[in-house]
Amino acid sequence: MTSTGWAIVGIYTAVTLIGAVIVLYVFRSTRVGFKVRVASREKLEKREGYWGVAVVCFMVALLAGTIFSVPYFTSDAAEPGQVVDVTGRQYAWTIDPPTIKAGVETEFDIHATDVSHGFGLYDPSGKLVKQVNVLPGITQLLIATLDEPGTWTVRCLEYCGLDHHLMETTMEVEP
Ligand SMILES: [Cu+2]
Repeated sequence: MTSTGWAIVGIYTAVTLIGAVIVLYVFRSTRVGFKVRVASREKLEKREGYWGVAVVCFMVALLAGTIFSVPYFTSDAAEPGQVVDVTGRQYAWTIDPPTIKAGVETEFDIHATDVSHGFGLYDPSGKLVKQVNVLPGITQLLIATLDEPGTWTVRCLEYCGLDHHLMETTMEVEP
């Protein structure tokens, strides 16, 4: 299992345990003879302050840990290794050039000439890996690096007319 997988298992386990403790506490509070410990007002106010600091620290740590992985600062996105021009129309895609290199950052400039279309990119095993909507009159940018050589499929993912289901083509990704 990946480290992300283990992290998810850990978080689920922790949340489940916390939930179990809460359920047990609530259950015991319904029994006769259960005593509630009441802290003094000063103590509660002090605790409230600690919780405030803890929450702020948690938020700052979360921000610091994730801010650098957002995709907007990557300098290489500005200069893709190859550019592919894609045009969608009822009911076909034109991809120019139809063959691209694997493992090279690729900028797809996608246009629609008539109505809205959905650009769906499927890897050689048939798994949908990228999807963007394409509106007439604008260029929709998609930056992607296709690592797997083979025949990739492009399908329209937005209903665009009677023959929408035929709107499909392939492109070659070579090593
Ligand atoms: Cu369509």
